[in-house]
Parts: sequence; C-alpha cells; structure tokens
Amino acid sequence: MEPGSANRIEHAAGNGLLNRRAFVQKSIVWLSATAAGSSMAATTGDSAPDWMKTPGAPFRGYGQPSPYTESAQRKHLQPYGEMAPGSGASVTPLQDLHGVITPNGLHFERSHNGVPAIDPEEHELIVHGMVGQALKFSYNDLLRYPTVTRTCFIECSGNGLFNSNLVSQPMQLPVGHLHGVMSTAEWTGVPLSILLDEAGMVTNAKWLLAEGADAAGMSRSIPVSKAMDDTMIALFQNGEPIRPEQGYPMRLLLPGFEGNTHVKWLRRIKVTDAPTYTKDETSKYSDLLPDGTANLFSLKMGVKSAITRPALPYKMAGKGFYEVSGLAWSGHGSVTRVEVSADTGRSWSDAELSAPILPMSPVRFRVPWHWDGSPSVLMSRAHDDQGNIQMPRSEWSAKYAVGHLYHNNSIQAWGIATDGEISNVWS
Ligand SMILES: Nc1nc2c(c(=O)[nH]1)N[C@H]1C(S)=C(S)[C@@H](COP(=O)(O)O)O[C@H]1N2
Ligand SMILES: [Mo]
Repeated sequence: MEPGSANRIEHAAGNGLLNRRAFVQKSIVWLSATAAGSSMAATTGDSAPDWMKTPGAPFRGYGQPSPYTESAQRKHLQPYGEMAPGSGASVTPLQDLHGVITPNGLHFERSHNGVPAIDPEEHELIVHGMVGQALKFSYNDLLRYPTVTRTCFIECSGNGLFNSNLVSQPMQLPVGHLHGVMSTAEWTGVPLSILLDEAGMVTNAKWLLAEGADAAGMSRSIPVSKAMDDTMIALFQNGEPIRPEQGYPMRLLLPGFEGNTHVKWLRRIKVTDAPTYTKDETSKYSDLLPDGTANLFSLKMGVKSAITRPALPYKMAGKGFYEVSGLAWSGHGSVTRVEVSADTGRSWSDAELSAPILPMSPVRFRVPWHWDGSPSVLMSRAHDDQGNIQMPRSEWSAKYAVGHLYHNNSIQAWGIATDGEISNVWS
C-alpha cells in the first residue's frame, strides 16, 4: 500500500468511504503490485505452467464449474432432518457470487415435501372454475404459445429469519444463510393472461387458486389483477428448461411477490371470487403483530439490500482498499438508490448501481472503501421508486410479535474488528 494514497481521493462519507469516481481514478494503487515486476517474464519455456505443456481436456456435453470453485455450494437447511429430508430449503451462496444472475445449479430451493420427478409427457395444467370453458394444457401445448422473457428475483418470505424476532441475538452465519433464499434468473414462459383469456374468465373473478403437483400439494391464492398483469407460466430458467427443484416442467412466476406464491410443478389454476385461505396463506406466510392479530396476504416483498463482500464467512485480508459490494432489490418496483455507511449509519455514501436497473430485479451496488484497520460497522440501505426505504432492524422488529419471522427486509450490518474478523451485528 502506497502510504497516504487514500488521502488523495475524495471521501464521500465517514470512516474511509470513498467517492465512486475512485473506481476509475488512475492514480490509485489498489494493491502493491509493483514488487511482482521481477518475476513477470517467467511464463514461457521450461518454467511455463504444466497446463501449457500438454493438450487440454476435450469437449463435454454439459459444462461444469472449475474444480477449484467447489466451495460455491448451496447449503441445506432441513428442520425435520431425516424424517422429511425434502422439507426445508437450500440457500444460494451469495458470498461466492458476483453480478446479479444466479447460476441455475445455485438457485435457492424451498420445498415443503421434496422435489417430484415429473415426466412432462404425463403432466397437465388445468384451468377451471369461473371460466367459460375449462381447459387442459400439456407441456407440448404450452411450447406452442407466445412467450415473454424477463429477469426477476424470487425471494422466500422467510429470507432474513435468522435476524428476525424468532432469534434473540445475532447469529454468526454466512451472508448466504442470512439472505440467500433470494435468487435471480432470466425467466421465459407463457403469460398467464393468455390462458385465462382463452378459457373465457368471467368478469367478476377476483382471485385464483394455484396448486402444485408435489407431495405437499402446495397451493396459494393469487389476485386476478396480478395474474392479468405480469404473471407468467415459466418454462425456462436462464435459457434452459427450468430445473426440477425450481418446478420442472412449469411454475408460476409473479415478479416481486413472495416466493411462496410462485407455485412450482403447477398443475391447476382455479378461478374464484375470493381467496381460498389455504394452509400456506393462513398458518404460514402471515405476519404476526404485537396485539396477537396477523396480516394476511403481504404479497409484495419489501425493498432490501445486503452487502455480500466484505461479509461472513470471510475475513478482511488486511487494511487498505476494498470494493464494498452487494445486492439490492424490491418487490414494489425498481431500486433507485443504495447508500452505504462504514460508521454505523452516522454518514452514508451513494453506491454505484449496475445497469440495467429493472423493476423486480436486483441491482449490484458497489462503493470503494479504504479501511484503516479500526473497528467499523458496514451497512447498506436501499430505496425504491415507490418511496420505500429499508429500516434498521430494531424498528422492523418492534412492528411485529415475538417469534415473528417473515418479511424481514431490515438493514444488514457487518461489524469489522481490528483483526479483520467480520460479524453479524444488530442495529
Ligand atoms: N408446489 C410447490 N410450490 C412451491 C413450494 C413448494 O413447496 N411446493 N415452495 C414455495 C416457496 S415457500 C418458495 S420460497 C418458492 C421457492 O422457489 P425455488 O425453490 O425455485 O427457489 O417456491 C414456492 N413454490
Ligand atoms: Mo418461501
């Protein structure tokens, strides 16, 4: 580290947060690379690495990650253990991912009773209830319908439960455990409105019941307004057929709505005039308030962000320059602004947001930081275009009853100790 180099850069907030222009400023020495100069020429001839001396591996039908990246794995949470191994979740390792899109093999999984092995030839989607004519669609039928493509996140309402009113002190878990039941993909499928129009949905229809073909028979009520707006029967995930754990051969996709409503292995849509009040929307996914009542149908996911680097489970590599980076998203619309603080929220700096900024799709945010080695607390706070702002955990917690765990979109804070240890802290 060149002594004093951080002083030449404009500071944007307290405790070393630098102006975003530092990313393009030529005079910054991000790491002291100069000493490496003497060994730079040694990459040819006998001293060339082994992989330059023999032909490489041939081609393969389906590519796999480098064996050197094996640590990027989903981690399983199985609350019922071997009694019901398919009930629970696996989390996206946000700490090992960059950019916005989640690779298909790392999309989080949340299933109530395992992943059914569905033969698409034997699967049917039925649309019935308050329609002129009930209809039945095979997978091949749906492949002949017009499709749309959009990038959006799916987030389980339980994301953030380890910082919720279910626990009494901050748990020291990787950022993927804390916030990784949120993943992002580019989805392609058939707009549900086309199928409802074709079935002749009656004009006073208000709700739909959507049911999955899994052993949980998971089902949810969906407002007709959402169904006719941007709801899709998703068939493809990042270009390939959706994965079995994501609902192959077809799932519902409701951009911005809580993950539970995105019914996987979709087999039935019944048009109704009122919500069905299924077990999944009454006993679960409702918000318990301090007075003992509960809010039902909190469908849109709140504006949220989390710093994914530096973050648990990693440690700081010493003082100096860092890119503080993370993800921000909102189920209400587009992220407009992300602020980052390095001094426990006393001062904030605007982060750079990755383009394109799309509604219901996460953005990657970045801000340069010069860590002087002193104890610090890093936080991020996202805003959306509907005027929503993330709140501190204490404020969020006070709104709900003891034990409440859903819809926690409060601010994530990371403590950084002098020895570089990172910890989850509450503010
Ligand atoms: N049929 C069915 N659909 C389902 C579920 C399920 O268990 N069965 N889980 C729901 C929940 S709670 C969430 S958060 C999302 C998770 O989607 P993913 O597993 O593709 O990440 O799917 C939803 N759809
Ligand atoms: Mo969920």
